[in-house]
Amino acid sequence: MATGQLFSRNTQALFYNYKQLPIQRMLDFDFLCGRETPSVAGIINPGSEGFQKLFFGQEEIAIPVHAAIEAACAAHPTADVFINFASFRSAAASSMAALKQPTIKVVAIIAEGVPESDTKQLIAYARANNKVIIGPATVGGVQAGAFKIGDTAGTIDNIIQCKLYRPGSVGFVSKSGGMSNEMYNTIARVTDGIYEGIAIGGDVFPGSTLSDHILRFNNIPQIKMVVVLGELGGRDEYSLVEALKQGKVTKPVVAWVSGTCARLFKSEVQFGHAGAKSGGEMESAQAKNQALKDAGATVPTSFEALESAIKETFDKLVEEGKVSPIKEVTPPQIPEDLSSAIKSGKVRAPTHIISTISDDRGEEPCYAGVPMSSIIEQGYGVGDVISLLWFKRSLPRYCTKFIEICIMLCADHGPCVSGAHNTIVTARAGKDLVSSLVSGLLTIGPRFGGAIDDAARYFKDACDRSLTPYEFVEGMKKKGIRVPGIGHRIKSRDNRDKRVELLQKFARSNFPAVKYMEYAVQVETYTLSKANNLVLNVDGAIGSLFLDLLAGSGMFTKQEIDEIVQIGYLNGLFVLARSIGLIGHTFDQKRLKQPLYRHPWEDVLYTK
Ligand code: Q5B
Repeated sequence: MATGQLFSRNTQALFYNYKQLPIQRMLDFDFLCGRETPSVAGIINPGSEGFQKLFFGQEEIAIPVHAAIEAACAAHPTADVFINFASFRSAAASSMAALKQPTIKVVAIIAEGVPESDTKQLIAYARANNKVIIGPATVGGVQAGAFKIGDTAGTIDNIIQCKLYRPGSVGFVSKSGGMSNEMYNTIARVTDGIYEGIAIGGDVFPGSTLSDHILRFNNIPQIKMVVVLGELGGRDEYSLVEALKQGKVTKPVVAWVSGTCARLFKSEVQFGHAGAKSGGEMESAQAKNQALKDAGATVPTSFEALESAIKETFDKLVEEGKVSPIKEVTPPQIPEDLSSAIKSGKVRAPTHIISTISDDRGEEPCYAGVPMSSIIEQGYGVGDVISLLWFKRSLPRYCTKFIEICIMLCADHGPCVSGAHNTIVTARAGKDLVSSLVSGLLTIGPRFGGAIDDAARYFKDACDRSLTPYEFVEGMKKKGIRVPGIGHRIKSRDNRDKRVELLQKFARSNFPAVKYMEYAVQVETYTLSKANNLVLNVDGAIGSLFLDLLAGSGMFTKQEIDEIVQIGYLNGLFVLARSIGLIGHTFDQKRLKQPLYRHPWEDVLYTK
């Protein structure tokens, strides 16, 4: 590998798999460094295309999203870094696809657990084609003041503290990503800071090695010294030993191989990384530290002494005039995200929505304050759920039972009613479930199923004002309004609606009082004297009985009852119930593979 710079202030990357946070962190880093172009040119989110909104400083920018690697590379030919956030299952295939793109020079593989045989194939391909792999199992790397991969260096506060927004003179390479954060801090404290830092990843076979990067650092004039953090296991550090012995590394190297404590364990130990396990003596941290020291690297006696070793080496370079003083810059302030500012109590912002019936933020959803586990474990029924979500309270069992009866009775009334007819025609036109359902639901209104609220309104008003049925019905006639809840296309005095009888029977034996229902029956007696089909229909029965439920349950104030009637909750019962039947009709038509419906000519009166 051993050429020089991998990145610059103009480097752009393609980011594989949409991960909002690391991309935003890259863009925040860009802004901090005063980059003019965002370092993420495009996102590859397999299977989806479009744009993703992210912040560049205070402004929002739209980053193109591509469905495939090839398309992204074609659209962004100057983006030469591929940052792969694929899972360990798909990281190898997507990395190979990226390596095969002529525009891609560097591939960073974040996933841990990529099969070693796959990694070996990637390494062989990259070597043969002069490309660089960083990882797998890496956090990535950073060129201070220029370009950063994904989550490298952590939070913006840490990046500022480590002065990574401007270049220093130290090249750093480490196996561990977590420890590299620690080291960026240490290096910033005792030197003029990082020029470039790379975490090669903790796998047994890293895509690029410690010495690959150190030899590269040796060719970068801005890098004046190198800090290496190795770890026990594997033999990677020995290629650095060889390079030092052969004089290929001419810059001062401060190195520490961690894992010296492994000898305190009686048996073989494996630390956090796949490659970090104590093997033979050569792979021990002690042996590697000694070999590095013998080859000319500065190796402290412990990790704690690493900081002062780095300081001494840097101070010597300054004394020798090999490091020119860095012009300090003040990085711009990155606007804080509203969500985190709210969380920390720094700002307050008005909400745009108010909701009082349910809450999904805790461990389990709550309906009107009742946790889902109570709803299930205490045997709540659909009526109870409706009473919680619609009326925001637990109603007595006879009330919720009544609600359930309404739902069951109104679930369907055959294929010939308006709603079912529309649903059937729509399903036969090849439309989907939701379209078929809503085309049926949209017929619910003042004539069909949607007369419950008006029935409740008019019956309540008339009953509360003690109007006689005659006064009420004739008053409505004068206004040209049909009494809601009265009349039916097929039900009549001699063909009573069984549903109405069942509702009345239940209410008579369970409700404390049925004043409004009795009033509706008196109205029916009067309307039946006019025409046989002017029966109290299912809408009228539910409307009047719900008034009795609201008034008799003791669960609602007078004001609440007026509000429920005025807002119009009760058509909801028919809408909810009939959805069950309309869904059934949709499935029925699809199951029967019914063709497109066309109404017969004979059934239409064509006239001028
Ligand atoms: N007349 C339901 O009418 C229907 C009158 C009336 C005073 C009335 C009609 C109506 C109020 C709305 C209502 C819910 C349109 C019905 C439902 C669900 C369903 C459906 C299913 C299911 C039927 C003939 C004469 C005229 C009218 C007079 C009629 N209704 N007078 N108050 N309410 N009701 N809807 O049969 O003198 O000749 O001019 O609007 O409650 O939707 O199964 O199908 O589960 O799916 O078409 O049960 O009653 O009668 O319009 O020919 O009128 O009666 O003024 O008098 P019809 P029309 P006149 S339950």
